[in-house]
Amino acid sequence: MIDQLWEYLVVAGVLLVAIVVGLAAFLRPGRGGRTKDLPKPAPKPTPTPGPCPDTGDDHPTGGVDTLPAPTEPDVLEPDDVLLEEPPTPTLERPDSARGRLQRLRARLARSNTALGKGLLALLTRGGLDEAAWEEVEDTLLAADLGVDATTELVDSLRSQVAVDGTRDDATVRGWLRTDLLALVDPGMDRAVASHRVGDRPAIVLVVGVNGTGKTTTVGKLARVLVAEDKDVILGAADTFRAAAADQLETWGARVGVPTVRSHKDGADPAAVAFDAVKAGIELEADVVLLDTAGRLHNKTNLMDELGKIKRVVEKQAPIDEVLLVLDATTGQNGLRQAEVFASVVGITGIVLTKLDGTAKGGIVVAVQRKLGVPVKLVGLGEGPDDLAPFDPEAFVDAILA
Ligand SMILES: Nc1nc2c(ncn2[C@@H]2O[C@H](COP(=O)(O)OP(=O)(O)O)[C@@H](O)[C@H]2O)c(=O)[nH]1
Ligand SMILES: [Mg+2]
Repeated sequence: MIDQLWEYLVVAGVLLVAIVVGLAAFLRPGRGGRTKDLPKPAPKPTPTPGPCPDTGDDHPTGGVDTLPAPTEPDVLEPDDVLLEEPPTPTLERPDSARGRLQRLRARLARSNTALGKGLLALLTRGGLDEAAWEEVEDTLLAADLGVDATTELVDSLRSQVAVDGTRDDATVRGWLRTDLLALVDPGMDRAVASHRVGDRPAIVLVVGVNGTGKTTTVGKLARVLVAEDKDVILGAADTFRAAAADQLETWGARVGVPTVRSHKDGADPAAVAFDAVKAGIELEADVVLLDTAGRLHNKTNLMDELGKIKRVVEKQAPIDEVLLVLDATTGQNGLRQAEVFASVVGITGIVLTKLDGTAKGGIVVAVQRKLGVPVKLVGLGEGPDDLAPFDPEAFVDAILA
């Protein structure tokens, strides 16, 4: 009896131990798997290790964050720096400017054909009622053509529709082409001053609000001029940040154009502009391109800074060209900024940048009318050769493509 009882007890005990061990073994892999991961995520991304064990959500994030993140940048950074250093010795051969707008037409067309297509669709629809004409107007206004030009264009189209009942695509396209071209005004002189004047270089001052693309434009323009075998000097009169001068210098170095700059943050921009013009005269350059800062909070500030640059530069040579850089995507807001600049310095030409990213090509017409000066260059991308002389016919054809 007693023996049997002992046997039962031993068996029960063994079973109990087996169950406990089994349960423990069953539970551990789950928790153990997580806890093994925990020490890794814990040091970096989770400053509070407390809540981790019970929230499954923490693990994927912690794991992903911790795995390659800390090591990868360490490996990549020095490489990035090394990669950036060598490109200077080999000079790039920039694209010639001739026919660039034709070549970049697809960029312009991509964003602006909606305008052309919309107009053509409306005008060839037949039975043009008041509502349809309103739609034509809205389409033009949405493209930033401006109220005056829109009214003119609609009036002209209405009278042509009234006189000649045709609605066929080719005829309407022809009317639109003629009218749009007239609005863009092919008669304006769009040449950028880039020839020596007597015994001195041409002086070009580039102005505009921060971020519109001034430095990029100066860099691209330098390339256009180098492609025309011009000797160019750049002046980094944006002295607010050393990085701005670095940016310009990099553009110049790629095509072998020297940059006059200061290495001191906040140096006098007029002094840098003066030195650049002086270098241009001494080195018998064809053109001096002066990049300026855009952090101009108000009109007085603007007058002080640009006025001083102008005065100081003109002690040596008159400024032949003042290019206002305008971001085409900023619409009416950009136009107001343009007016302020025009009231402070005499603008002689407009550079319309970022036309690749907007369907608001009508701004070309609006800004020319507002300021009475021609759009001379257009920016159609961030690439080094994505700046083109503005060609009214190619522009209108791209819209109606
Ligand atoms: N898509 C596009 N981007 C442009 C164009 N022109 C300039 N940018 C970009 O606009 C940004 C500001 O340019 P930046 O020259 O530094 O402006 P800044 O402050 O007036 O000197 C940069 O990222 C340029 O690459 C253009 O024509 N098209
Ligand atoms: Mg700049």
